[in-house]
Amino acid sequence: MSKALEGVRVLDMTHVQAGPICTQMLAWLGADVIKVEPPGRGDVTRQQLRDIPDVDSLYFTMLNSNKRSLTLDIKHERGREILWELLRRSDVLVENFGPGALDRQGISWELLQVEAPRLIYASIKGFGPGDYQSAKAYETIAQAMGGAMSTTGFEDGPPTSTGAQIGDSGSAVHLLAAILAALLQRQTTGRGQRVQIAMQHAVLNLCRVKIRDHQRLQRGPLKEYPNREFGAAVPRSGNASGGGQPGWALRCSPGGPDDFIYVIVQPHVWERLLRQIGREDLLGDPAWETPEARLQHLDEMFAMIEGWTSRHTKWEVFQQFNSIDIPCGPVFDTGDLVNDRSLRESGMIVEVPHPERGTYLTVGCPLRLSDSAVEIGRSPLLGEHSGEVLQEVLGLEAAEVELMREQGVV
Ligand code: CAO
Repeated sequence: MSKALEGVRVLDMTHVQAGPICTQMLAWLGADVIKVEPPGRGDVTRQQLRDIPDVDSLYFTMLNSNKRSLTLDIKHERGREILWELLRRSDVLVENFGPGALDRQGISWELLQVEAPRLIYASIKGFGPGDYQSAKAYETIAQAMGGAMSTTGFEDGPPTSTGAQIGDSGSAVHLLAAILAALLQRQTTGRGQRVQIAMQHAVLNLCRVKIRDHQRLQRGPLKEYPNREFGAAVPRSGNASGGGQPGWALRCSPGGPDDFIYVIVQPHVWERLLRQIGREDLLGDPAWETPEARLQHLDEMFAMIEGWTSRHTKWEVFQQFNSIDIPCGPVFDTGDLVNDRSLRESGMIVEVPHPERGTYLTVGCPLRLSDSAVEIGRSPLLGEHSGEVLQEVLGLEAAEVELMREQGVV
């Protein structure tokens, strides 16, 4: 079967998490992704959080599958010449270095437009143009400055970061969309273009509903929130959905830290919900009958439902509520996730063989294309494809590559 991005060559100058996640998706979609790494050390994540001595970390292997690795010292004159040759022969350059890092090596958008006019130059930075543009950023900084942190957690606790990597992986998904759009536009214009994502912007885009609520708050308290008091900004609202349908995480048996199920009370499931939890006595009671009436005492309503859920496991509640069409979701801990049969069968949790670490678990590709099957491969060893790439893409002789290796360029 062919692949959606077959024939697209990506020069992957990404590191840490935000960039590599994007280029990993490009590789899954069939692009030839060549990861350019500093000789000797590579992407810093190869060595971070190692669980086996001298073996690429899971941090690296889980973000860099299906790529080729080329080591190249871009601070060496010959290394930079090689890089320019590769840029002229590539469709996309992706990078997420600190602001100005590539410009300091003479690789600027102005020059790229002249030297490689069909190239799409894609970057992730912490911030867009303006007051913060020269600052570096990591995941949690983006969460703090994009609105996620101040709105996550409980009212009486501090701002809280979320385990979902919305700053890094969230930016990566935005960048992927922008790169694909630029590739499509190039078909008509014949030109590449500059594609930029700021992590702060990506997080803000994902926090859109909180800006909705900020404006609603100017007209009065947010009734869908569990909070009793409101200030000038949207507060942390615990596990409340805060949306059109109320929801909360409810305790289940046997009471472990993740024995919870998230339950949403849609207006039309109210009657069957009451029957399921044995509270038929409330049927027709005006204090509970309508969504507006229930809004007055959501905490009481969820405590009542919890009275029933806490006598069953989260899996039993899931099964029973689902059988009567009540939207709910058990809280999966990481053990539940890696052992889940349907996630395994659908390829979302996969085992990949690796020459140095043995088999490792990784998360599969959520993008499903009927005409472009994704096979999750392993991550490359540092410089594993240096000779292959330089000979195949630039036509260099093996002896020349060897000389550059001796000089530390490759
Ligand atoms: N050969 C030689 N040097 C190389 C190289 C290569 N193949 N590839 C990169 N380098 C050099 C760069 O030229 C740069 O050197 P200088 O600083 O001397 O110009 C350096 O490696 C990388 O610089 P950096 O600023 O990117 O690295 P850092 O560790 O100080 O900062 C980070 C890391 C993530 C804070 C910063 O890259 C950043 O803000 N990136 C943009 C936002 C982002 O993507 N953050 C996501 C991080 S994941 O949580």
